[in-house]
Amino acid sequence: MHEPKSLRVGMVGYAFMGAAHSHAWRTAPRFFDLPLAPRLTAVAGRNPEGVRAAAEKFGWESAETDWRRLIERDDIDLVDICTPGDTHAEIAIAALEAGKHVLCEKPLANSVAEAERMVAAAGAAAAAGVHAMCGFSYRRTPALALAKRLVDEGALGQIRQVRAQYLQDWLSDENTPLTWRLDRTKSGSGSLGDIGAHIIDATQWLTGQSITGVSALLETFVKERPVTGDLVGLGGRGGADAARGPVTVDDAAIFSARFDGGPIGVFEATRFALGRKNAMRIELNGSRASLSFDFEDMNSLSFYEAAQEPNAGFRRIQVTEPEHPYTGHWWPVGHGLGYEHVFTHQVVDLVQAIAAGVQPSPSFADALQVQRVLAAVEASASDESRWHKV
Ligand code: SOE
Repeated sequence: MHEPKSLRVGMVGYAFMGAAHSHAWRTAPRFFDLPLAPRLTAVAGRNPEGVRAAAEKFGWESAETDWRRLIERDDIDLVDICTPGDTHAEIAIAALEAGKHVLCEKPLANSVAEAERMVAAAGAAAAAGVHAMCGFSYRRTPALALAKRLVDEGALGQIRQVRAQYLQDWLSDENTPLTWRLDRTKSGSGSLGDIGAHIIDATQWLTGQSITGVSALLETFVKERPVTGDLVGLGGRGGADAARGPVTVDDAAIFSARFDGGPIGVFEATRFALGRKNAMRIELNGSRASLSFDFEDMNSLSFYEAAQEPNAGFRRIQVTEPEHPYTGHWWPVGHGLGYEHVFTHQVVDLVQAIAAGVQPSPSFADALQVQRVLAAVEASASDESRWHKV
């Protein structure tokens, strides 16, 4: 049997995203016929014991304690950046300039200026057949890919309103300790960039339109948290009497938006919505139909057509049919997929684009547009003049 050429991957970082990406690189060629064969060649991380344990656990052939080794090694074709946002620009630009493809986690960077430099490096590299993608993984949820198909087919008619929320609750406890996601110098922003970026990208992608303006409010409910040794993980529990340090990011972001093709939108991102665990929700209201999605019920899409009989209500489409996006490669109808599948689909689409020599989507330019929206939200929220007191 023809053995496709290897695509030798070097991953930087091995926490939550490193685990999800490792699973995706290993699983993609087992369920999809790929034109290139991903190889888990090296994982890089600063802690020697930690990165060696991660290589063992996630199946990487070698471990490096300095990401620059991945840039220097001639047995690495692609650098996969799974680190906090403050390192994305330096690593991505170095990798692209060394002729290595790049997959960079979201948000692309911690500022528009950094993102612009990354787009410039990606543009120069593309001319040499080297490609870059930003990991807005939710585009690869089958139900959202089906929603995109419906929008593109005109099934919704003219889209008038966009409603998007991303609700989590893992910071609701004021004694959940500080992590890098609460440190602006590492994460760039709080709920806004961490999870708000996902719904900004997804709604621009679904509608095919860009946000041109916003009016926003940011809030930090808990201004100090316990400092613990674990400044990387998603949380854990610090004691009420532990030393406390400042939270330097938003806990919740809400904003209204206008899209360039006419729709208006309402957005909400928070990690304090007690009881909501990973509720990434999108609703589009068009002239002919509406659709509604909630990642906490990720295998279904709700759809309402004006033309249907009056009391039919929203239909709940189980997105597990063979003809639905991605699902035919997995299980029989009704068996459903999980969070990790969107990362496998992301790898599939990236590998196929690289093999075909075309720009993977979302590009760094798409991710720069998201970065511009994040910056506009922060600018609006800090502009007292736009707030009318009651
Ligand atoms: C935040 O809690 C987070 O881990 C995001 O950083 C991820 O991008 C999202 O997929 C899950 O939630």
